[in-house]
Amino acid sequence: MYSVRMRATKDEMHISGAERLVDEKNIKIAAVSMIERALSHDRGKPDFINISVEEIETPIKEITSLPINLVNVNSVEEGKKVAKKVLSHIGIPYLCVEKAFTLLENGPSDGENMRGAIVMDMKGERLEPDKRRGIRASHMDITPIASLLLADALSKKGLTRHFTHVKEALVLATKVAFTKGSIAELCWSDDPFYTTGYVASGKLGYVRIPHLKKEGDYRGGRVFFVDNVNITDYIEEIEKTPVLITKFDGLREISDLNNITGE
Ligand code: WAQ
Ligand code: MG
Repeated sequence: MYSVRMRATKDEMHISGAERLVDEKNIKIAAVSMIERALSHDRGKPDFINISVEEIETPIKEITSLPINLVNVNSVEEGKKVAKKVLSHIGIPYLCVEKAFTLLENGPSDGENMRGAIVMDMKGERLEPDKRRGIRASHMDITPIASLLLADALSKKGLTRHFTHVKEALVLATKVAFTKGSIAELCWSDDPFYTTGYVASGKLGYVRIPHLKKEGDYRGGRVFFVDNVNITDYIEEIEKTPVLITKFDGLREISDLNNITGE
C-alpha cells in the first residue's frame, strides 16, 4: 500500500490538504483527484502544491469506524452545551473542558489556528511539543465499500453535501479514538462557513453537532484528551501508524441526548 498526500498553500498559508492509502494501481487516480481538489478550494488558488507518494511497509491496522450519532441543536449556545455535556459524561474533568473551549474559541496558537491538534491530559496540561503545529493525525483512510455505506447513510438524512467533511472527520476521529491513551476528541472546523463540529470517543462514538461556532468565524481546531500516555509514543502512533477503516458502524439520530448518556 501507498500513502498519497497533498498539501496546497498560497504565500505559505495553508489552502487545503488530503491523504489516502491506496494500492499501487490507484496512486495515479488519487494524485490527479488531489490536484483537482487543490485547484478548486474556497480559500483560493494555491501557488504551491505538494504531492507525496510513500510506500507503507508497516502492517496496516484495519478497524471499524465509530458509529455516528446525529444531535439536533438550533444555536451555538445549545451546541456548546451539548458538547460539554457529552465530554463530561465521557469523564473529562470540568476544568479541561472549559480550557479546551477557551483555547479553540480564541485561537490556540497566539490567536491563530494550529495546523494540528492540542493534546491535553486530565489535569488540563498541553502535552504537544510544538504549540503552533500541534500533532497531525496521518496515514489513514476508509475503503471504497465502507465509504459508500457512509454516503448512503448520509443521503438518507439529506446530508450528502457534507459527505467529504464527514468522511474525513470520521476517519480521523476513528483513528484517534482507537489510539491507546485517547479518551475523547473535540473538534470544529476552521472553515468560516462550516459550523459543524463533533465530540468523538470510543465510549459514545462520533457525536455530530451542527452548531459549534458562528458563521463567518475562521477559528477552529482539535483537542485530543488523553490519559496515561507516553507523549512520544502517542505522537508516533497518531502521525505514523497506518490505519484503514474497513467497516462503517452506522448512523442514527439522537432525539434526546439522555439516550446516549444514559441519564
Ligand atoms: N490532525 C490533527 N489536527 C488536525 C488535522 C490533522 N490531520 N487536520 C486539521 N487539524 C486541526 C487543525 O487545527 C484545523 O484548524 C482544525 O483541526 C480543523 O480542521 O460535518 O473540517 O479540516 O461531521 O477545518 C468536522 C465536522 C469538520 C464534520 C472538521 O476540520 C461533519 C474540519 P478542518
Ligand atoms: Mg479546514
